[in-house]
Amino acid sequence: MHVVYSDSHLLHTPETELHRGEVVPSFENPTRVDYILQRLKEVGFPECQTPPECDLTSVQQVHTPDYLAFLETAWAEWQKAGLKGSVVPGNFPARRMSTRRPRYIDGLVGYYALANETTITSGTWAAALSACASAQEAQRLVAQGARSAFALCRPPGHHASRDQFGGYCFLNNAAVAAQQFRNSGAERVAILDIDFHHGNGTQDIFYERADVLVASLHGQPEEAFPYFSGYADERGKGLGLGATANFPLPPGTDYAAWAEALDAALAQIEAFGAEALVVSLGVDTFKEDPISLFQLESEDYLRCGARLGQLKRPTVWVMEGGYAVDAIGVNVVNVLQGFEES
Ligand code: Q9C
Ligand code: ZN
Repeated sequence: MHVVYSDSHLLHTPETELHRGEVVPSFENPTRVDYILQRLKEVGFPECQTPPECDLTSVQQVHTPDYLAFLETAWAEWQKAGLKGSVVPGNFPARRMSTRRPRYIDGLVGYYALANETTITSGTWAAALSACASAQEAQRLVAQGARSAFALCRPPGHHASRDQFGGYCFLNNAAVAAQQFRNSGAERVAILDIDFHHGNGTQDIFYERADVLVASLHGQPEEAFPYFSGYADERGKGLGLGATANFPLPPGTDYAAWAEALDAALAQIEAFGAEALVVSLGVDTFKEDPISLFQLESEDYLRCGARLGQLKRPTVWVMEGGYAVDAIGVNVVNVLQGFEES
């Protein structure tokens, strides 16, 4: 398995986040990557490959021009306005309010945000581009014939919609990889999202498209972030009706129940006839995860990887969440090893 990684993720340096009434150290931080790199080395995965620069073509196919321009300039605009700290959204268009775009950056940030835990720092745009570049390169390697490749992306991507950031995500790395598969000739592509949280951004991007199936297993919205998407009756729209599949699961879900939903998702992917698979790989389903509600154990990730291997599709793995940093290396690499050995 190829591993693609850029150390430019270090340019994204969120320090704190507002979490349930408290300002705490950011759960999404650079140490996550260190633990994964260390474990990959320990078990003898090949050296990481550094991606070439991000190719904006596929990025522009999944995000709007105004959103991309906002991300690129938000930090500078914040400085120019004389604001302190990092760019943090705090004001949102709530029910029945106007959805017109404010001019002042403090308002504009809320227009482009879905939640307030995610901060933009001086290097966030460069870091987001580098994560996306890793996903793109992993896709190229697989399109050229590799069975699989792992994009060790940070910041993650699956909460980023066509035109909103949040949930630690800015550019939707998995969506970009899937779009690149389409651009390189695949007729049908599937994205399987196994992060604990609903992949609302990925769902949004492909909601009305029939060419990319988006299947997500996640904590049910009644209790779990992002709270306002991921219900089972969200199934796509127009041409895309039936090409979105959601498997919301209750707090306390263990591997047995989770794997049943996984089987159902994989059956849909088979029936869809996907030529390539992109996996949004989050390991925040782990029982010790500090912000999530499932009960998966480290060994379960081996089984999960093996099960995905049975699908026998060219597979791009894109790193998403996982915040129990002591275990993140073992858990992520278990998935990849389970797949390799299947
Ligand atoms: N607004 C990923 O796993 N929690 N993102 C916010 C306060 C956000 C998780 C709680 C969790 C985002 C990629
Ligand atoms: Zn997550």
